[in-house]
Amino acid sequence: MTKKLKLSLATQILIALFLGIIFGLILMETGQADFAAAYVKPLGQIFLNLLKFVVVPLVLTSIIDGVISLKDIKKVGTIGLSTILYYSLTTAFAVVGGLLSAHIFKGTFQLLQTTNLKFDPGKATGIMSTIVGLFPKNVLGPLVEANMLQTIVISLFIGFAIIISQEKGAPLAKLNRSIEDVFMVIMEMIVKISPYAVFCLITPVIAANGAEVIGSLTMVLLAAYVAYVFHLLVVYSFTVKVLGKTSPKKFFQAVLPAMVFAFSSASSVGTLPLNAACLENNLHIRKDVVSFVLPLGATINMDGTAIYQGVCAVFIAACYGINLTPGQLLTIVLTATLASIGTAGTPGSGMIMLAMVLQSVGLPVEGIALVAGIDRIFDMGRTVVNITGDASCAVIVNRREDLREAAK
Ligand code: DAS
Repeated sequence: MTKKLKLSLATQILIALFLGIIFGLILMETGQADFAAAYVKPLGQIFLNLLKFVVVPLVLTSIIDGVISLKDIKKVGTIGLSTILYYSLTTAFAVVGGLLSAHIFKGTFQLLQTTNLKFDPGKATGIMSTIVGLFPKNVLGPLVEANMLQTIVISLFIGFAIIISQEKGAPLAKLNRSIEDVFMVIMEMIVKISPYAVFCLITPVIAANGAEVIGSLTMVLLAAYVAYVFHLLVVYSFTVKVLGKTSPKKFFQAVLPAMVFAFSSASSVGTLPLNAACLENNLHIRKDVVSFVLPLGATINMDGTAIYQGVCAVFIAACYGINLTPGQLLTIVLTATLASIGTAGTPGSGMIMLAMVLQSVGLPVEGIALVAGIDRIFDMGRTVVNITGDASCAVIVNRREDLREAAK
């Protein structure tokens, strides 16, 4: 009996990308770009619609759940607060790094030959209106309009209210977790069809714009990896040395096995056990610190994903000939930092949240078509940054615990 060839999702996506580029070039050379736009692109639109369908309930429930998980922090006192502070600051810094890197490479991004641009300039707002616009006027409107920042604010209010209301909020917390689990399954279904989506999304782009856009894809990957490496080698070296009093060389040697596994698996959750073992065995980090900081980090700390979202937002805007305003850049920092709370530590989840970041500044979600084909290559690198950020936090929190015990 022939052995069923089971290709990994990554391999399927890369094959779909290759076939889509070849098919797109054939259609372009034979003057059939309109066929791609009329019959292939709509199939890719189905995938983008599904992304939009799943992103709001996923963000709403996962951020509520993320906030509820903070209630344990009150029990673990300073560990929790310093962990949350470190995660938030390094993620915000990561987005800024991604935005800066993308602006350096911006000149190399190929302008798309597209006229049917549905860009809503109304969303291009100033910083003050961005801040005021964070707060919802009613509970369903932001969810229906997919206003992501207001959806996040609603999640934060509900999450903290559940903690404060204690037993009264318990049924809602349980219901929220169940809804989140269901939408996580739906997200996994959507990620499973991504090879087909990649083919249908990249074909019309190549058919309309030619092979030049492949050059842009190489440059945007480079922009992301430059920002990944900078964040790893500069930011984490600084924090583990200054705050964790640990030699960066010793730190990276200790967590290297976990970094390699994260690169190949593109899954923070999948890397959790190995990351924990590296920290406990190679750096002798306390078990209670590791067992709190890492799972929380794999859920709400995604510096690599934040970098990717900053880079791709600038890339997609540039491809459509849009210059982002300071208010929009601030919105991207806010949204990508908060999006990391809602991003699952599984392959491809960062791309789903990219839809949210794009929507928050009125950029066309269709722009995801440009980067969907190479998402796995982005994902491998961003997951390495994600888990290394979690590990660096464990080193720093462990040092704080040492100091606290020494002070007793
Ligand atoms: N692959 C995800 C992770 O495991 C990150 C992402 O998709 O952005 O961290």
